[in-house]
Amino acid sequence: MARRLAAGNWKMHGLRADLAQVEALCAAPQPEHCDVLLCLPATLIDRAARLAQGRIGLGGEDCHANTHGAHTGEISAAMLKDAGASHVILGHSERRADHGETDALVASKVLAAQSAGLTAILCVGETLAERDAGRTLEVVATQLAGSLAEGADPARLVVAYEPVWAIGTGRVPVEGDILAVHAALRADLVQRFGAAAADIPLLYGGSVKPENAAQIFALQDVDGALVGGASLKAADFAQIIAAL
Ligand code: G2H
Repeated sequence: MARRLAAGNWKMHGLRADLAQVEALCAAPQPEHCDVLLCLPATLIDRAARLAQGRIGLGGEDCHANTHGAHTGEISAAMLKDAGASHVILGHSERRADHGETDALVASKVLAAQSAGLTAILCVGETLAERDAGRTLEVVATQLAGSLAEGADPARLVVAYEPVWAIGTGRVPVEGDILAVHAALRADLVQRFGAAAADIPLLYGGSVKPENAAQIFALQDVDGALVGGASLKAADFAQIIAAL
């Protein structure tokens, strides 16, 4: 059974002063029932890691598919690891939309991250138009398959289901829809990785808040959450962690 995981995603938020939120999260008694992770802008990871001293995990929000080279402005998986990250978010819908990231590129990034010793948090999710067309299961299955190349390591993999239309909107799918997608993802992962798939955490992401977290976490095959806005304040994120 997958270990439960509460992962925050600060996106493009956070200056050094905001590390007070990391300190506050680390100062609280750490839960035994789940792992806690904050995926931060790369500029904050090293400082956050020094503050956290292993009390919570830290992650990046993207990495390059190559190990090094002439890629101005990019950050490699090894750089994230060196700064203190254990995880990296890959294939987030904001990267797919803003930077045209394809499944093939995301698959290369997953391999790069895992080779550097990071756990990849692979994001999949349908747009509103795809959902309205009844294509949700087909879309996430295609993204999952296309984003996991030959050689992808199930031991360094987390999958996050994030419906694009639920991100930052306050809208959340009905419970049956989350259940159906997570069950389908688990089945696809079992087909791909066999018994090892049981240990891959499946996260739900998209407008998770202290008010709805317990309801979402009660669903089968929901092993945790990828939390955006509500992870920016330690007090809010701590409530979500407690509900897990
Ligand atoms: C979805 C989520 C974090 P939010 O992107 O990955 O953001 O919780 O703000 O909807």
